[in-house]
This record gives sequence, structure tokens and C-alpha cells, in this order.
Amino acid sequence: MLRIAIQTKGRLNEQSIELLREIGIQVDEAKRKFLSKAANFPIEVLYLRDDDIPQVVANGTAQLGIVGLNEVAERGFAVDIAKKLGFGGCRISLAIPKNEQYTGPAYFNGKRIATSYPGVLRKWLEEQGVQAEIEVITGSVEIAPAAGIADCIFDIVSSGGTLVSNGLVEVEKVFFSEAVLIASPSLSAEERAVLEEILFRIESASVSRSQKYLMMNLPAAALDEALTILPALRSPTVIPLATPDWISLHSVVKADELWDKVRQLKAIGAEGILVLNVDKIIP
Ligand code: PRT
Ligand code: ZN
Repeated sequence: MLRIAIQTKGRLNEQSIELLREIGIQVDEAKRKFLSKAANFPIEVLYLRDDDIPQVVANGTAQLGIVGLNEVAERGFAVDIAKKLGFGGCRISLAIPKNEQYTGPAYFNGKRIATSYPGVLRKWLEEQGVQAEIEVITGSVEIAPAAGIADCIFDIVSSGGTLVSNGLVEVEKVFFSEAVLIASPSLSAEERAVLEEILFRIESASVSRSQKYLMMNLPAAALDEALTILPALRSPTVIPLATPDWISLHSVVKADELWDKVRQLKAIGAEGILVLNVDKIIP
């Protein structure tokens, strides 16, 4: 039985559960406790604070985990990054009071910087050859300059709204993060096989999220042109209609090309175009 550690509550909790659901791992949320077994997959879900997830995966208490890359980098435990998951995107940035003149990394010489990410910050300061004082605080880092605890901050930014409302300006984007699936470096062959199955399912789910299923009626004479517009997985499905000289055409298109394709298909006479979400694409 494999164990996957996810965040109990917070920004990554819902999307972690949603991802598990999407790949067919059902966790009964009503019965959520410290540890809960999936109904239909050989896996147990361990709920933890995100700070603790890299450690339990590194020491093998859980074989897998879903956590922000920022936590993995900060904690420094030996874990494998099995997959970037495309949600929880953010960056860790240096920000200074908005009335200050920023002159480049040397600005931070002799400054006191408040952060919950001393490890990532220390590494950057060393790379830049900057001598600064790090004030480690957990939570509400953005109020540190106004409170006189520090001169500037190194904190997570996503929309940037929190910085603006605290009179701060982002001056260095140091570390880019998103949620990742992490794995213990010492998985057994059996555990590795379950991980491979999970990776395969995540890949299928992400491919299907980026695709749309299109159905339309089309004059049969326009088929050749339609085929140049719609390169499907192999080839579009063509079904004769009761109306003579008309066909029904089914195809899969990339979601970001949908409107362009629809416009081109309408131009060659397509009617009654239906667009459906794709649940899974199994290559
Ligand atoms: O309780 P637990 O320890 O598990 O949770 P936590 O409070 O430590 O973390 P949580 O739930 O806030 O965030 C979990 C993870 O989400 C982080 O480790 C990041 O990988 C990711 N993430 C993505 C973010 C943000 N976006 C984010 N905007 N984490 C925090 N923030 C905070 C940031 O600290 C700042 O206070 O949001 C504020 C800035 O947001 P903007 O949009 O105003 O720039
Ligand atoms: Zn945390």
C-alpha cells in the first residue's frame, strides 16, 4: 500500500484532492482524518501541513507527496520531483518599500530581510555576493517593514496584490514555484509501478483537459477541406446523415485552437457545431 501526503487545508488542498479524483483515486472527504484509504486504488492519503510533506517523503513515511516546489527547495530533503502539476503557481520575490530607489542586488547589502524562506534566500544572496541579515518569521511577512522588524521582505507573490496593499514593490523574482508530485528516492519495484500508473493517469488527464471534442454537420463536398482543418488523433470520424450529401464529422481539437477551427469550419459550411469536454484520452 502506497501513501501519498497532501496538504490538510490551504491553497493546495482542494486541487490536490481534485487531481486525485481526476485520476480515479477517490478519497472520502466527509471521513477525512489524518490518514484515509482510497476506495478503489492501493493508496492511502496522509493529510499534513505543507511544511512537513518533503520530510515525510524523504524518510519514507509516505512514498509520494503533493507540495509546492518552494517547500521542497526550502526544506532541502532528498526527494525526487516526479511531475510538475501545473497548479499553485507562484514565485518567491524580494520586495522593498515603494518609496525606495532600487539599484540592483547590491541594494540589499546591510539590509534586514524578513522571510519564511531563509534557505532559498541565503542561496540567492550568496550567488549575488550580497551581505544581508535574514529575519526568519512565519506568517504575515509583508507587514514586517511597516512594523519595523525588517527593511524589506522575501516572500511568496502570486497576483502581487498583497505587496501593493502593504506599500511594497517587487524588485527581484528569485524562485518560480508550482505544485509538484514528489517521490521517495528509494521506492521498491512495486511502489515504482504504482507511481508509473499514477503518472500515466495524470498525463492522460492533462492531455484531455487541453482537448475538446467537436461534432458538426457538413456538406459532403466540403469533407476534403475539413480534413485539412482537423488533424485528429488519427483521422476524424465521418458518419453519413439521412439528409443526402450531408455528413456528420467528429474530431478532437486542441482547446486553444478551438475558436479558430470553428471559424474555419463555419466558413466551409459546417452547421450545428457541438463542442464537448473530453473526460479522458488514453493514448
Ligand atoms: O497550513 P500549511 O502550513 O499547510 O499552509 P501554509 O499556510 O504554509 O501554505 P498556503 O496554504 O498558504 O500555501 C501553500 C502553497 O501554495 C505554498 O507553499 C505555495 O507553493 C502555493 N502558493 C501559491 C501560495 C500562493 N500562491 C500565495 N499567493 N502560497 C502563499 N501565497 C500567499 C503569500 O504568502 C502572500 O501572503 O499569498 C499572498 C500573496 O498573494 P498575492 O496574490 O497577493 O500576490
Ligand atoms: Zn506551511
